Amino acid sequence: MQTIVIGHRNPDMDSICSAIAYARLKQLQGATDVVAARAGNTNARIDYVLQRFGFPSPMFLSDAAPRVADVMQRDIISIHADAAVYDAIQLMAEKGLRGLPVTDEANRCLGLLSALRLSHYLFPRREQAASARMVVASLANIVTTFGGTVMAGELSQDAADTVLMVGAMDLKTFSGRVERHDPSQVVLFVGNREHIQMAAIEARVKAVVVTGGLPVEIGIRHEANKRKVTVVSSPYDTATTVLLARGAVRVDRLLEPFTSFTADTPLDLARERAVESLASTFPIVDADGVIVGVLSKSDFIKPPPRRLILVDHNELSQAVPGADKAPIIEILDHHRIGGFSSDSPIHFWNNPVGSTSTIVALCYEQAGVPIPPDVAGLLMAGLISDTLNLTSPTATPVDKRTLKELSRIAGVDPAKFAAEIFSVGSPLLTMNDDQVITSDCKEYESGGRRFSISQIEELNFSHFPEKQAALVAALDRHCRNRGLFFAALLVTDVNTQNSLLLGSGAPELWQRIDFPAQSPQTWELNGIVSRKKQLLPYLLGRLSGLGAAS
Ligand SMILES: [Mn+2]
Repeated sequence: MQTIVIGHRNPDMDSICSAIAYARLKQLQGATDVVAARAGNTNARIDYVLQRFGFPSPMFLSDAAPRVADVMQRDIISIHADAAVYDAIQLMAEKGLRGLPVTDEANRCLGLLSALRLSHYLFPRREQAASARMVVASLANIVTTFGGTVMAGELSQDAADTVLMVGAMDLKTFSGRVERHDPSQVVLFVGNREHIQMAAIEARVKAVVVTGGLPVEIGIRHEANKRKVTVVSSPYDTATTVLLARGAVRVDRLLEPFTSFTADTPLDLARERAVESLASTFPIVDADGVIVGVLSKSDFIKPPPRRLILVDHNELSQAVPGADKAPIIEILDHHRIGGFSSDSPIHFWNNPVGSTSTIVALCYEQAGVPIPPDVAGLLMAGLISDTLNLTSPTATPVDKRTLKELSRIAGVDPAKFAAEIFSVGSPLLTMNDDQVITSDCKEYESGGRRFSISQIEELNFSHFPEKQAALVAALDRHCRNRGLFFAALLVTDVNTQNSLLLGSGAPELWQRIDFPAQSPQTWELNGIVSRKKQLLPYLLGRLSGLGAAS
């Protein structure tokens, strides 16, 4: 089973770097199917760091919930629309199937042939039994099912309405029976009763099948050739031959309406619909109806295709969509605990240090695995980025010690590296207004209210005034579109360690802010650089003063 190490949505440097480094630790410990992933786009700074240490961007995972494609059977056993029911039954018996998708020339799914429908066809209700002698099949298919030999005339390949009739009566009765049908539709099964054989040929039936491997007289063959009536010899007795002949009907005569899914249908949804359906087989089709897989009810109980290790977050509202549908086996984080619960015991290490990258470095230490130099560089980037090179109040002595050790391994100077990281891609200069809001945006829930706090880091505020009005408008849009109680953007100057706070929504909240207002919807937060350690607790305090959500 695949294990995916993944950070939060709108990933920041710490999320990406800690995911890659932790996946690498698992691989170094011998795990074979562990990959790092990201739940959103990287930014210029992250790309710079990945490139500097030679790492590709982790794979993008848009949804962690299992899909039909994860469990469907890809080697499809299906049958062509013009095949005989006899062949379908043999195939189902051989493969142990209860249903068979029926396809056309282009491999599009036309319907489903089920074992139940087949048994109803072979053994109809007593009141409908008379219709059992009517089949739509070609003479060639009929003869093939019982392995007959042509004694006169030809085998038509065209499917046609056919009446299967047994010549068990006396001549007079037989003539009366034949007249009730169109003779060109009648296939007569008869033993060595030459007067019946001859009467049928004279009536110009479609074919006469002489059963029991009995010889066909030369005179009969001659007459049949003259009147263009096909005569066939069957090695089986009449009862067996007729039974087999009924298997010549084309499978598309027995099609049933079917429930199909596409490969990217969420497995939960497919399961709901499968439970309501009587079918046990579900074709998986693409946009053109071409069959790409098959789902059986037993596929729904296959073990989940992937499990997750969450890094740098523990709140499902921040996790990749569908994370609640996949087993979460580990969490490494340094944020508040956001109401996460699990069905079974998991490895959950929440450590209030400055970065998840710090925790991953400690994991290497604990496992006794030396940190490879390129990984040490990545972890430095996550640590420096989250702690503003140890200047944030979130930085601890553990971070300081870890950064020093990582610097030694990577051979990279932290101060120079920090300057490099923050000089790349100023968010205000390289992103449009909406991207500034969403690039590092976290959603929270408290007391029934949902809100978001975004953060960007700049080397100074010089580009802020020209963008301010547009950013407020983008924040208002974000707040409205996401249906949030409020939305906030923290613009942090990593040199001066000051921030500006932009706020949208909830006027009753913003009027309780006691930082100096720079302008409407903007406040000066001197000395505030940490979203989680300073701003979030502050805003949660203001929020609780508002009382319960209505
Ligand atoms: Mn972090």
